[in-house]
Amino acid sequence: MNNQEIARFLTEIADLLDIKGENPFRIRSYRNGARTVNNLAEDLTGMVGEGKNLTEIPGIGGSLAEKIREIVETGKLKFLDDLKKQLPPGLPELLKLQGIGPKKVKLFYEKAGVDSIESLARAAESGKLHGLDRMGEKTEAKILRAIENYRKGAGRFRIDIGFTYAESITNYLNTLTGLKELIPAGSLRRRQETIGDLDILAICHDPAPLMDQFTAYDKAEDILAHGSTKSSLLLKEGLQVDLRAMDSREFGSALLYFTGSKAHNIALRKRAKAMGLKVSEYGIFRADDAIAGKTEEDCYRALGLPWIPPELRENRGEIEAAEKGELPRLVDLKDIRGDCHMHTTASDGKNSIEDMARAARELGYQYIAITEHSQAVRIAGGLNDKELIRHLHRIEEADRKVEGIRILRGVEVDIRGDGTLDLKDETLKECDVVIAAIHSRFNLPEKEMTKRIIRGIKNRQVNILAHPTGRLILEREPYRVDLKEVIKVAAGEGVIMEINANPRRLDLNDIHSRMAKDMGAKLIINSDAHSIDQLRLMKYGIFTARRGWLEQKDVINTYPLKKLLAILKRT
Ligand code: DGT
Ligand code: CA
Ligand code: CA
Repeated sequence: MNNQEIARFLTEIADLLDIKGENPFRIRSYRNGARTVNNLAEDLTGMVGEGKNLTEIPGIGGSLAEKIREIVETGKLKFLDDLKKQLPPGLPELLKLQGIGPKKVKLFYEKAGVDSIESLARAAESGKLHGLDRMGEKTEAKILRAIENYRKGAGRFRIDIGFTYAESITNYLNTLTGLKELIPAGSLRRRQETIGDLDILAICHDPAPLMDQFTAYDKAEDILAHGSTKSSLLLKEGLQVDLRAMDSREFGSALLYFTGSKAHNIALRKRAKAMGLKVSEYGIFRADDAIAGKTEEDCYRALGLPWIPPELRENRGEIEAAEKGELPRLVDLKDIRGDCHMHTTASDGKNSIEDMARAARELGYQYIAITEHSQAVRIAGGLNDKELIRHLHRIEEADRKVEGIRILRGVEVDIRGDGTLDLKDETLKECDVVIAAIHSRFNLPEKEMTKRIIRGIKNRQVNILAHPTGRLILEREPYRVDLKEVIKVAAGEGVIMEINANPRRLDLNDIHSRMAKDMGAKLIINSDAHSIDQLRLMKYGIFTARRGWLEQKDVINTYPLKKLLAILKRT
């Protein structure tokens, strides 16, 4: 059990107490506890194992310590189970809807008898929420939209969650002898931002022990199937994992088939048919003869095509490009030379400037930019003009102190509601990198939002537009904005569009990244790290960039420092 999993128990307690309308101080102590646990550097499971006294951790009292110990030792918490029994089982799920917090859930439950997503949808449709807490048709429509979005995302998982599980399962299975190859295929291999399930393929001459080991995986909640060459598990969080074992002769065609996408497969099959061939997971056939199947390269070659990177396999023109020899040479994590968006303890980050710089140097970077929030983002400890100037001096000091990497002076300045910036131009002039972003008033009508952002980036001090749509994957819809207009202005003015690599954001997404490139804009992939560990999130941004057909030259943080600085100077 890792710290994040433990924190989730505490958050759930706080949510349920909140729905019940209990003492706010008690609720806050659980929320604070959850935050403390989440941010803790040391592993709690290890601490409990070593018999350490958890109350020595600032913010953890005796009752919280006891609960953490119970969670670590039993994987359960009786207090939480009892709490759940006191409320209808469908209530907590309502909290997953965008814009619905515990207070609203309590209100709906008590005043309209709502006890599940289904009953909330019925209540909103039939106008039963009218008049509750000044609610009208508009709020009801918003609730219905939130339900629709939730249902679309239900049963899907963010790619980082899929990745973590895929890694843990493949590490676990790789200890087996006789296993030749183990590759997660499907949407995970295509690096899609969310995945429905994991499809793992194995080359294995004796699949029985592999299937036995797989179905004994300790994070499985349920064994859905245990066959001789195929088995399926349901993990605790509801993610399904399929494992298929096969012979090496057909591994290439199976990998091609199970990587998908379905649309890519269908297009390939159509092409094969026109060539008098047949494609299946078992190989590529002319009449009954298998002419390819061992590797993906062989299969594509048999179809008259070069190998197509999995990230492009969406039937969005990749087969035509491959045929003409015009596939992009996709940008790679190895191309990245720096990271220009990160936070330190000066705003809402967890590490110092020096720590971030040293960690970035470990990753082989030549430069980073430190970019704290500005004053309007108060909950994130944003800096005002005076504080930023002082902080820029500290960045310079750190730059002198830490060898082998250049630390650029930056800021993430807030674009205010009216499109003006949250810091003075004179202050911004002192920075090497100015990122502009929106952190409030997400609900503006599209026209106004578009105008606001364009006004923001037209300020000549701005270099980069960060997380341009504000969406949070499976959590928050993008705000309404005419991105085409924004990108047009950015391309014209030399403002760089960010792909925020945090797997909750991936903003711009794949399609918008490709659109930005096609419209002549330059892009940058930034981690937006709030701790040294998060610098490693860069890879998720690379995934999105590759799905957006981006090449090294499209992404400015693949450039050496001098060239980067030249580009950041808006002329
Ligand atoms: P997901 O799991 O919803 O994120 O998406 P995928 O792409 O992993 O889809 P999944 O798990 O249903 O199936 C894995 C791959 O198997 C899929 O990418 C392509 C292939 N596949 C599945 N169903 C079909 C089908 O009906 N026709 C064809 N040609 N291929 C299919
Ligand atoms: Ca899948
Ligand atoms: Ca599947």
